[in-house]
Amino acid sequence: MTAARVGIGGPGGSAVGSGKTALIEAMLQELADAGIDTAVITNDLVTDEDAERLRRGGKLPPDRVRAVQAGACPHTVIREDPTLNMAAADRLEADFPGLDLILIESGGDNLASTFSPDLVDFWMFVIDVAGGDDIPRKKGPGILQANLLIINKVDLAPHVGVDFPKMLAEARMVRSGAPVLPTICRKGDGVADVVAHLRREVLFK
Ligand SMILES: Nc1nc2c(ncn2[C@@H]2O[C@H](COP(=O)(O)OP(=O)(O)O)[C@@H](O)[C@H]2O)c(=O)[nH]1
Ligand SMILES: [Mg+2]
Repeated sequence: MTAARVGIGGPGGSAVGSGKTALIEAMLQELADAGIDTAVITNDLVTDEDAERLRRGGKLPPDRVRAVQAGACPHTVIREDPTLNMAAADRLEADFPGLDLILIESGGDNLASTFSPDLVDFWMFVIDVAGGDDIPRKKGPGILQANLLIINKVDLAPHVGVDFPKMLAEARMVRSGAPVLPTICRKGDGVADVVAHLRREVLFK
């Protein structure tokens, strides 16, 4: 048995992120409650900031959170040359026999970052409402190709003048019906649906 490898990409890096780490934080409790044995790999540019934050959160033993330093090209380590991440995932599987799931957060810096199929079995792309409701119309590869698109920070819609139902409908349209789920990761809203989706489509448990 090998663990399912699930990528989580989306805007972040130097700008305010769309909520990838917040999604992982919110998912960890749901996954633990469901008895799904989980570990996480983060890809920060030059620090271990996301890994440190997840360790401090205390939802996983610290050694189940590993950091890969992505350097100047965060997309390279998840797409063109994902060997560092593959090695980190292999090590986690060796260290924790029976592991069900490895979540891999990209240090994504733009809308174009995608995951190599050599690295992951499934990947999600996280955008947020504050990024503007024209994002689905921009049709970046992340938005179009991800197995699951997540639109986070739905709570901000009234504050940034976004018509959220319209944004959601457009996202579903540009993805030709491929799944799109809304979340408010900071409060945990919608996260149970994300976990249910992963259990059904990826974990089969
Ligand atoms: N209002 C709001 N803020 C959020 C939500 N999720 C995350 N954030 C905030 O957005 C910022 C970036 O989140 P983070 O998880 O670090 O993004 P990442 O760079 O994609 O990993 C942080 O200040 C979070 O507190 C949400 O659902 N609503
Ligand atoms: Mg992050």
